[in-house]
Amino acid sequence: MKDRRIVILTGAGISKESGLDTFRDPDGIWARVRIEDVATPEAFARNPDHVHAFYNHRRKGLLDQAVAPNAAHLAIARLQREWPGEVLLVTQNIDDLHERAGSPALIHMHGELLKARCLACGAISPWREAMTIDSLCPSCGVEGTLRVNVVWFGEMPLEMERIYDALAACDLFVSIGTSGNVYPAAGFVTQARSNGRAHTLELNLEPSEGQTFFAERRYGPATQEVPAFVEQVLKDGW
Ligand code: BV8
Repeated sequence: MKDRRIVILTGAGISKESGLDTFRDPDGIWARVRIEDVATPEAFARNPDHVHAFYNHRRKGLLDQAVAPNAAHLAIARLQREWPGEVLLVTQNIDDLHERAGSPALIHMHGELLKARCLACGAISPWREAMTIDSLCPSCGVEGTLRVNVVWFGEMPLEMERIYDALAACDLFVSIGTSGNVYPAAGFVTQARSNGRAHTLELNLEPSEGQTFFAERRYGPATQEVPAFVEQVLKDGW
């Protein structure tokens, strides 16, 4: 049992009960703004002020003291601490709620809202205030070269090789709080299945686009389903 490996993928649904919006729910982010206007390199080149304003608004929301990790984030951190085998946590989310819940390690495949990337020197720096076209890079000091350190549509997600290696070797793949709309993350379940032994589980509020690819599916709020799943795995495995 101890050498069995788990890969967990999370999406915006796991942060919903912490007060952060999802993307494709009826009240989600893409119901208010268009991807093409705020989440592509072309949008940033065309109107950097508008893109900065979009992420400044979300950064301010994330830093609101009312926003905190929920029972689902805490349960995943517990599994990472208590499971004897390897657990790789991959999140599509750009918030820091997994870290604040105590997760010891994770991959932010779509980047991080609380980090800035300098287009002049390449430095990635912590960034918690509003970012503008006049902001200075904390590393090289140049003005006007910062972007939020997130992966936009059309850009390569981060650490893909490490993720694919983990999917090829895992015994359990769990997808939590994602609609299965965005690739390559939406393809991870089929990557896991193709290793010939992984059990695949979807924990979501409702069936995702990729629901039929999962061997097992449980539906309900993450703060109920994830702690129950972690309790069960630590007690009886899967
Ligand atoms: C790339 C950061 C390749 C920014 C984001 C096939 C293969 C490869 C690419 C593509 C392909 N087909 C199309 C593409 C292109 C594109 C894509 O997938 N487009 C989609 C729209 C069709 N993919 C890309 O561009 C990716 N890049 O493939 O590069 C490449 C190759 C060579 C060279 C260069 C490049 C990059 C994608 C990353 C884009 N950035 N985020 C930001 O956050 O602003 S993606 C965006 O959607 C989000 O950030 C999030 O990460 C992602 C997925 O959203 P979800 O997390 O699933 O959220 P959603 O609202 O959709 O769903 C929430 C779910 O939670 C729902 O199911 C809901 O029911 C559930 N829920 C709600 N409440 C609860 C709950 N569940 C439990 N409990 C609750 N309480």
